[in-house]
Amino acid sequence: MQWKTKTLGEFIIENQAEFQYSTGELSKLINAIRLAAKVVNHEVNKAGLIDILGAAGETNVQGESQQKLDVLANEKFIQALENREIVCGIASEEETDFITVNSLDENHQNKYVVLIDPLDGSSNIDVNVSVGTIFSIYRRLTPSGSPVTLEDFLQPGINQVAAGYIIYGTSTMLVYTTGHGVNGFTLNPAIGTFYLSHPNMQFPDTGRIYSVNEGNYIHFPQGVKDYIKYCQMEEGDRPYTSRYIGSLVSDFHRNLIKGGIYMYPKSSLNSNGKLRLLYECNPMALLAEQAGGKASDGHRRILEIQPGELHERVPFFCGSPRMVEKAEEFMGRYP
Ligand code: AHM
Ligand code: MG
Repeated sequence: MQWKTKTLGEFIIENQAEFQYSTGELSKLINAIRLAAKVVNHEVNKAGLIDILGAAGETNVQGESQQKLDVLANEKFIQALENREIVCGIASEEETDFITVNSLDENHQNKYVVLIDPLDGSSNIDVNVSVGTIFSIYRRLTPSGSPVTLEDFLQPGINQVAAGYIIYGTSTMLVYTTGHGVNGFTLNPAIGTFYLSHPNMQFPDTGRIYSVNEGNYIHFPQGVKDYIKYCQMEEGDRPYTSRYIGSLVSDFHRNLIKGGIYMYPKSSLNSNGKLRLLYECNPMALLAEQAGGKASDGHRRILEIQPGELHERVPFFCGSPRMVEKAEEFMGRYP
């Protein structure tokens, strides 16, 4: 067996200079996320043994019932990001408004805003199926030292300086990009260290997996219905195989490795689909593009959409480039 020897800590230091604003702050920020990931991983692994499964009794701004682990992961990530003199604001799926991080230093120069989905795939928590954390990082637009504003969060995805996810699966992985490709690190739980296990991850150009909640089929737009039928048709390398976990991070991760397309279209029930632009679609879209894949709302590149609000939703088609293009072609037939 060949051991993976490069740790995430070493990788961060080695690649710090690649980052255009290289002052070490972004590295500190990734380190803070690494720490929170380990804490949440520890909690997720205990689920079932201690009283952290089930509903917390509250609903979030999206009207969804919060799970105890959602709330706990939210707390842990916010704690890890605050008080490090780097982050000036945090937005989370679990918080109605963004959080202003007050610095102890009144002349603080904290430049970054972080948007997170602390525990994505909540419906899978209670049943021991993989869940994940998604994060997205921007430089603030308003001057350092002034209070952070909504404008700092409502930036198009193209402005992201880093993005990534943690997958709490059969093993725990942290996958991230700072705009120079995508690298994946696997946690050795015995010693609590992430090792570079998946360097320079690339979406296969095409694949044979389509991932969509087909229970919603009758509510999908005609272009999506036609594309699903195309996936199922016996011709060339088709029919494709259908794989849907219902955890965006896990479905994306599998498709990144094997080749495939993930879809959460709009429907007659949800006019903009379900997924949130700022802390679900944008970070996944940056990762996808950095890995040679594509991400679209069916007609437009996700990363170019100008957000209008913090918890905005958007239809999402993401994965192997040829497959996303094909899906767009079908949707283009019904403008
Ligand atoms: P969540 O943030 O409340 O967990 O919702 C997002 C999740 C995604 O991870 C997943 O792909 C999707 O919702 C599944 O939704 P559905 O059950 O409607 O198929
Ligand atoms: Mg989510």
